[in-house]
Amino acid sequence: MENLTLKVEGMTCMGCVNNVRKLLAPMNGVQSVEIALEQGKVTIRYEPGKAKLEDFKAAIESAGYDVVG
Ligand SMILES: [Cu+2]
Repeated sequence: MENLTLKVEGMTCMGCVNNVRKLLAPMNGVQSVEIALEQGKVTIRYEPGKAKLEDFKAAIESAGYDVVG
């Protein structure tokens, strides 16, 4: 398992947090998703080889949020 922390812009409330969590949590290889709203940090614990950064970014951006780091 590996941890990846992304900086995401555009999340403004717990509804946004839940949107992002619901997108990422069911993805293949994802074990857990932690989101810190105030810092805009999304930490994903996942199995490398089953999931990758590009997929996480695409999912987050498809919901209208920006991955900035
Ligand atoms: Cu919101």
